[in-house]
Amino acid sequence: MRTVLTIAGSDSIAGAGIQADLKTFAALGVYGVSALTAVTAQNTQGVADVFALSPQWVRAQIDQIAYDVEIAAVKTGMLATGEIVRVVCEMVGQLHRPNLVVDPVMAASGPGMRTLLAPEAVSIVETRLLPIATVVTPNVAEAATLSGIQVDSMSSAREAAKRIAGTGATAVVIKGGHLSGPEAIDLLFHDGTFFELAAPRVDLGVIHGTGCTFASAIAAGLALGDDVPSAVQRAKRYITGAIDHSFAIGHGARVLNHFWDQPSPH
Ligand code: PXL
Repeated sequence: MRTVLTIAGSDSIAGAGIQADLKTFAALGVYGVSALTAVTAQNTQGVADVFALSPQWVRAQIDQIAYDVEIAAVKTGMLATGEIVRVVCEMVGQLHRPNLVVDPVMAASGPGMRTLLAPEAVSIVETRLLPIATVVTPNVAEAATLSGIQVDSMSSAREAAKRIAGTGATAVVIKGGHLSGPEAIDLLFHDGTFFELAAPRVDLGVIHGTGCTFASAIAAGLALGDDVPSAVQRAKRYITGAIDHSFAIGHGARVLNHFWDQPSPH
């Protein structure tokens, strides 16, 4: 059994964050372990409050896990503070370059747009975390922040992907869910080559947890031995199914069905 580590925040409604990551790992046949960075109080209507753990607590969790088990891949999500980003870079650096998928989570959409990464931490992500990343998975807003250019078309997404790869990351996937057009096209830049992964755009309103789930599925694929393009394709298939089978549990965003391709217990 391959082990995949997620370093991310807790989502009380369990649609995104650590909870989405662990469900994705379970669905894709790897063993998920977790180091919590923050607790969020939220429901399907938005994030009400955020509490970041101290960097010492993040270090202690990763230390205990890494001392005991071999980690085949790491996924990072909400890192909350610059101090936590520093600890994560140091600890992941000591793991002898495992497959590292960085979901550069910066803010939660929805009412209030809560910040999930302190603005001063962005430059530490750029200079210390992205250079050791195998895959970085920004949405268009995050890609704009990381590249310094406005991303509103496929050609600007290509330019942004090249610039983000300039940090040293092996591959960049810009998620096209927030661009317009009849299809949701994700752009992968790997080894100097662009790949476009398209799926029909679904008209289901806001769906919570897609970014976390997609990045975790890439990490699971890499842990299972996929190369980067195969891991991204596997993740695109998985997230498309989870979106198609999403459901409403509350009054706001829908949540994904992480176990869409498994027999229903009902
Ligand atoms: O989707 C980004 C995200 C990541 N991690 C946590 C979150 C969210 C969005 O709400 O709550 C913990």
